[in-house]
Amino acid sequence: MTSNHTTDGALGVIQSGVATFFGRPQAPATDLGGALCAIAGVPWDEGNAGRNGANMGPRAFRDASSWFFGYDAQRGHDLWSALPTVDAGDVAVIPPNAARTMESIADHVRMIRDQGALPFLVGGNHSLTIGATQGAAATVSRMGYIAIDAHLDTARDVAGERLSSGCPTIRTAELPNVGGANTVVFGVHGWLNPRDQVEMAAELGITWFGMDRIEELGLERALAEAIEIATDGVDGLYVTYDLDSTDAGAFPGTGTPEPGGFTAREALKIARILGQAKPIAIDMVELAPIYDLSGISARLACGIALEMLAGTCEP
Ligand SMILES: [Mn+2]
Repeated sequence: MTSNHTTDGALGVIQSGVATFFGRPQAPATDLGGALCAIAGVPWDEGNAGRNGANMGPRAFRDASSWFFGYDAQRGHDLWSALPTVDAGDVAVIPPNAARTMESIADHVRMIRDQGALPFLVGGNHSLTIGATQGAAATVSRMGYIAIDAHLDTARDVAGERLSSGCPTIRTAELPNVGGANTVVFGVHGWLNPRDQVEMAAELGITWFGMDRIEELGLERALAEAIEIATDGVDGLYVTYDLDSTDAGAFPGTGTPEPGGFTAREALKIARILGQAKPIAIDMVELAPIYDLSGISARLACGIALEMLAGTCEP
């Protein structure tokens, strides 16, 4: 397998061949060829409770990410040497059928985990997490869950639909080997968190950190507490990074932009710390490139992904 990126050539070409995630070689999910991380797209727009467009997220992310090197100059760290990573393509989605799509996503995550690699999913709207946590939870005895999100996502259903982008937190907490006690949402703010979802979170014993609380404690202390709760007594941590937790000014390219979110700098810091917690599976959702002609949202998403992956390589 060869990478599309090279800095060896006289031209230092980083744009050649087919655009893949971070220019990594392609490999089918069925045979990763020994890679330790598999990035896959989930071009999924259905079940969305907000504005549409996240199905174009994986393509935009591939394009933007193909411009980045895997070298961290500040730490002298070569990410792709430490974490051989492949582009495993896009997970099969079936737009008319959310249930079958969730099964497909769950199968993908299990398949990657069974090969001893880290699944990293690029969405797609947040409902894809419902399938992904199902697949990941099946590979451990007890799983913790941390969501970086402006929204609780604890809606019992959205107009009767249980596989919606308003439901990933509750569907995951309902998994028998997850439960509310190890479920944490971090970064909640804005006026799209209705009373019934707050009450549901309390009923299920889900912990959430609002922005005011995070500010009060300080970002690093609050996140350390959040990770401690999510990982207490578990043998695997699932991380879902909803990009709408980022301030709308820094991240306009999303279906539900919320002013007052994390700054780009804070987002990168959160990502690094989450990576250090050694998750068993990661997803990054709600990049909807149509709302951001500048492409800066996709580029920030790339930075967040790189920080998370680099964090997993730290001792
Ligand atoms: Mn969400």
